[in-house]
Amino acid sequence: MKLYSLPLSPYAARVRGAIYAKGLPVEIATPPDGWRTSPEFRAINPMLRIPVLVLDDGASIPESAVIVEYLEDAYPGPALRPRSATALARVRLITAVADLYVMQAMMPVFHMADAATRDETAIKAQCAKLDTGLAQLDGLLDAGAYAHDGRLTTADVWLTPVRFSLDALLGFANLPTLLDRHKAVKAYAEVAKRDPVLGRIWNEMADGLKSFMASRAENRPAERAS
Ligand SMILES: N[C@@H](CCC(=O)N[C@@H](CS)C(=O)NCC(=O)O)C(=O)O
Repeated sequence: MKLYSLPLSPYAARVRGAIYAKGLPVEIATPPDGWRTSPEFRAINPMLRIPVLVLDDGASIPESAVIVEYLEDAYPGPALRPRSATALARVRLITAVADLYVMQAMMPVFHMADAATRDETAIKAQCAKLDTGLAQLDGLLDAGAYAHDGRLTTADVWLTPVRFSLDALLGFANLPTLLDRHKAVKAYAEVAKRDPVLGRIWNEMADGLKSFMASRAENRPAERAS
């Protein structure tokens, strides 16, 4: 199997987390140059997004959540999903809240903060939405613990890239107090860094962020000089 992946992509990091946790022999590949417009890549992933998993028979599976569920179904050990329906619903709820109300509220703030002229009113309104999502996620987590039952689950391989991206946003958009009232979300960074699998994807994202910031500075010399 081959995973088209980018180090800083939270969606790709989620899939790498499941692959590392299961110890699967998957080639982690950078997408080919021009992938956003290439017919060959469109044939692999019509959504033109990263990640996408290519199976040994040539079939491909896009969408990080779908890939993680596929890996869990196809390679059940070690299990990243609890067995009981109630526990599984909880793991899926945490995963969904982190996606729908945190990640999806956070992404526009990155773009707004990166605009040539910052619209502070729009940023404040988007941060208020993000703050609501963070409060909802915070209510589902125990400070200093994995998402569920003291062990790694599919929720954690998603929470880790989400939490890393929040750290990146604090610096990138200059929002140092964003997590102050969300104690469990804030403390999750330590859970992620302590776990070997989660720590690995955290460090890969950190390396990806360093490269992204370096190439951004090269492409924006005026900003670098200021
Ligand atoms: N819902 C998708 C989102 C994937 C996604 O948006 N990936 C980004 C990279 S982080 C992407 O490929 N964006 C298109 C682009 O950069 O042109 C998933 O969970 O896999």
